[in-house]
Amino acid sequence: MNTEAIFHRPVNQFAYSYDKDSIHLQLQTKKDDIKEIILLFGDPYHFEGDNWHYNQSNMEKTGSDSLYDYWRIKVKPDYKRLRYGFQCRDTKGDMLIITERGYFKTMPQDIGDFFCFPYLHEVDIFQAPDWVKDTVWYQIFPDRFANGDPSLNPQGTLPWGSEYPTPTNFFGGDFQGVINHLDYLVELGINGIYFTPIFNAYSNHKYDTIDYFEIDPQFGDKETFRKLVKECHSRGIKVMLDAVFNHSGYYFEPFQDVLRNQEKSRYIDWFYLWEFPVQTKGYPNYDTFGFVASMPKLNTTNPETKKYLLDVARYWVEEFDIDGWRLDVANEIDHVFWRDFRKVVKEIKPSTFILGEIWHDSMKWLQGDQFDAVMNYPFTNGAVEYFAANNMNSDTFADSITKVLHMYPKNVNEVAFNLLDSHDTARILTMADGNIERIKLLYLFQLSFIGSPCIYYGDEVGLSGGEDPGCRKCMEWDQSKQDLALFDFIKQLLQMRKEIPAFGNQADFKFLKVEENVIAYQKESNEGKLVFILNNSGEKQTFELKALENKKVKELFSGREINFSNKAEVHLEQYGYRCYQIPQ
Ligand code: ARE
Repeated sequence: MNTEAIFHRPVNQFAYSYDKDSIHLQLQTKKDDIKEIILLFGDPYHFEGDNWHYNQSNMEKTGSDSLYDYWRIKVKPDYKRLRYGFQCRDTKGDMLIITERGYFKTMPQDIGDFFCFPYLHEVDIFQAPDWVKDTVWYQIFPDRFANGDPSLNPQGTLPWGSEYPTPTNFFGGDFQGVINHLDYLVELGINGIYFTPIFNAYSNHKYDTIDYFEIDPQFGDKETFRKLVKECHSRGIKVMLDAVFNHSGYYFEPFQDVLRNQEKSRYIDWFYLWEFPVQTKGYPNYDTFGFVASMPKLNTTNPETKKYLLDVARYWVEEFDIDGWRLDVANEIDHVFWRDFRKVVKEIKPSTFILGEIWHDSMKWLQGDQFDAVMNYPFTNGAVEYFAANNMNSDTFADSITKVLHMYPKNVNEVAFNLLDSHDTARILTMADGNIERIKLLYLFQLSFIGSPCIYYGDEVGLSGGEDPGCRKCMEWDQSKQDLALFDFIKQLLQMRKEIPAFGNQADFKFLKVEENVIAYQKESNEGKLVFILNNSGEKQTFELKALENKKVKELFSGREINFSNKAEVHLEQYGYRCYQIPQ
């Protein structure tokens, strides 16, 4: 038995309270080494004479990657307390009991040897707002979505879509433009909008804030924003704003005061200034976002700065009833600030969604005391590389998704923000070299996966564009230039996700079979099971799948009833896909 590969620790995705009654446990072992794991578990105070009373239950292998098998189990302790150990049997028949104090060939006599989940407190459960699980997000870069009020156009605004986007040009997108197209979003099946920054700022992207309490005049005023939120809410659409608290812009008054008064400024503790005079030309002599002199880093540990930013967070929730905050460069701000941020925001409106922009492992921010979710770029990387860019083989793709599903607790995965691209990346159609068939497979995977999917504006009608700023083209509103077939396909998928529980979040995901060009996965909920088969190649493929043998199924896209024989063969055209509904 490869004991050095066996890992469990009673924390994070390995041991957590999933809901008020149940605890989920996870263990990882060397791939193909262990044949069976029985969980030995019981209440730490339940003895019969000198013998600890414990139960046994088989763990399920919920996935494998190139190195590990992953095992999970759900336990409902009668008295919310738990001691447990793992009885592992390997493929050679050897058995070991894995405990916190080492490995035993026979049952340990000291209960203190076992792992401990001391007590399941409801208040400790990771709890994102319930509505997020049913949300399909749409990301809008406000200057590029729709120009509804040309009277607001900033100086030099270009005719809509007349030029390629640059870091400095403007096209006049505004709130009225969004309001005018909300029914388009409802038609698609969207019920959440994530706006990149809308507060008064210098650039066209607004990540260089001038005033956190004012709407940028090119988008409209507070009354128009209030109307926008109201119009969204009346259509069942949630509104999430972008909080840029890691840094301000160059023209942010406190920073201007520093430049005017230098060491005499009353704001010197609002930033991380190294020396005086503060130099903004050339290499900045103060902390910034990514060495960008016009983005001085804010000192969120300074009480006055912290109060100011928490007042911003409170203001837009309290006064405009927004539903969520997306937190820019979230991992470069201290955890103390985020814990207080969550308290402030949730105290005003407990259902507010808190989404961190972190491109990497974010377990430290997902303990339930800071963020509700992060932008799930680990998911994005695998899905886009495999389906769009065709730069990944099926095994590597299955490994990456298996890792994503096992790097966080299940209740975190259910509200993950599963984007395919954004204003910071090239667009998926460009990454797919214009291959719409690949894009359709990518959307089928994203919209049938666990978590909240996000569609970046324009992708749904085939907008292309390279890395920033290329990915920020004006939205295409001329229907003759829109890919309406793609729009309809995504709309169909979103309807299936809404109508069939196994299609969406309330279902477990598992790969069934992974071949060179074809992958099969299943989604299983209490109401039923779906089997998906995707041909990620430009050639016809024949694919056998045991899970379909002797099954009478309905194929969702064709509506056809199929009786599979004891040899279930599926014939797929290039980039073909099937979704079979398996009766309970
Ligand atoms: C633009 C150009 C840059 C250029 C800069 C010069 O894109 O190439 O150097 O201008 O001024 C905003 C604007 C950008 C602008 C940037 C700087 O939208 O257009 O850049 O300001 O002025 C990392 C961070 C992540 C960050 C990305 C960009 O971790 O938080 O870099 N994303 C947020 C926003 C951006 C925004 C900012 C931060 C600044 O979403 O839109 O940029 O407020 C790997 C790394 C990640 C890295 C990622 C992307 O995955 O691991 O950490 O993200 O690549 O680079």
